[in-house]
Amino acid sequence: MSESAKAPLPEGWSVQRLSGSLGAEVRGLRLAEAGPEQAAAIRALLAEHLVLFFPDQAPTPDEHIAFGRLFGELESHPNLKLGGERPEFFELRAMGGAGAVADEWHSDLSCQHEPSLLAILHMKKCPEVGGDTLWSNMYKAYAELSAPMRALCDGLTALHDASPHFKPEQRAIHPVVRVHPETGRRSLFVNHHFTRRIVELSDAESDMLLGYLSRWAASHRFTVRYRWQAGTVAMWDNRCTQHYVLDDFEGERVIQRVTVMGDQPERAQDSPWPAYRAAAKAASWRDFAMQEQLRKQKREQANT
Ligand SMILES: O=C(O)CCC(=O)C(=O)O
Repeated sequence: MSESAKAPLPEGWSVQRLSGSLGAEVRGLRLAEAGPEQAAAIRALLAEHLVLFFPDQAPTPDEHIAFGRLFGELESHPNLKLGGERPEFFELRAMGGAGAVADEWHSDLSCQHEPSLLAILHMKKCPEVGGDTLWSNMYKAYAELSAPMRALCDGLTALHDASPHFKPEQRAIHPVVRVHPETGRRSLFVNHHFTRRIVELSDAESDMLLGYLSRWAASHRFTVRYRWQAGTVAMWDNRCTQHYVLDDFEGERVIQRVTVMGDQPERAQDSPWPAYRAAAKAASWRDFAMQEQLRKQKREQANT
């Protein structure tokens, strides 16, 4: 968003940027009391900063859910245990050195046909030391690739799956570069955790390019690193960021989260290349998974 297009900040709010690439702390409002007007201002800030932090909030689960619903329909998480009677709310507890911590770069649920749109996370219990979270700006990661690399990536698609969650059958094919439906900007959309295979390349080529893009996406200068306090709420746009939790903490770390349902990623351009077809004996297991997914998509398209 350009300087001149910035919406005026509601009275009493203050915004402090946290890095040159993304992230801002917002103070002066109570999320539990927010309505559509505040949600519109938050949306505008999110489009500008991609991840927002609201210290000193400590919402109850119902306040957290109500705040999330201001931004769209909430989804339950297919790979995590949920909070009983509130299927759209989940809590994740980890003890330093043991327990589930998302210490691989990822954008949420890119293994789904419609990956999550945004996540709202409440740091319920914060370890005294460690357990920071990092986010990376995927607009910037795309924009700073060389022109030939951008042109190549624009025409590629990739297979994502949930094999880290022991659900390899949960998979989807997405463009490697997606266009944000609100800002119209292009961002890189592959991540280390969920992305398995570039459809148009051989397995070896895909491995090399995905390895490179995953390292590139995590370049320090695209990132912000946040040191939590209990009661802080963070909110990020999953369509143009990735995140990573540092598994270096001691003691307990408890987060609560709701997630706004996403949409199908829009491609920057149609792929000028067909899916890679390996000679049967040279095909890797990733070729088979990819070909099965392509056949499934074809059947689904034929039935719509
Ligand atoms: O615990 C965090 O800071 C982030 C958790 C995470 O990666 C997620 O909710 O997707």
